[in-house]
Amino acid sequence: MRSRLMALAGVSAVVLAVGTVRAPAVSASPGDCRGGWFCVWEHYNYEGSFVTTNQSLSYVGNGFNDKATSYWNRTSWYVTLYPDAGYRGGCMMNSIPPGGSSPLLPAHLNDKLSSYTITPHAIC
Ligand SMILES: [Ca+2]
Repeated sequence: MRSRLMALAGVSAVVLAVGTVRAPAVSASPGDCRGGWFCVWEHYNYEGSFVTTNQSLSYVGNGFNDKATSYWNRTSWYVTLYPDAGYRGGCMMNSIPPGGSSPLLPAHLNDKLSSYTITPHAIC
């Protein structure tokens, strides 16, 4: 019984690690974006508060909604940005390939992001 509980605890820890969301920090820089994670910043040139996850995020949170201005995809998957929560509102742009980054989203996409998916293949 004890070993089974320990095993269950181990599974929970793994799930929590995969689902970890760090957001938003008061300030950040590209150096704060961990390898294997997707990072998006409030301001131009990877500055200001940021949100980072290693899996899809159905809502960036009230404090970060419609604020994203720069991004860096350090995952090995594709990241697709959406203007509405729950991956709605249509693709904002082509899916971001692994390693893709931008210090400044185009004006019509700036301060619009509400959710994003991280998937093995490009969605858009
Ligand atoms: Ca912004």
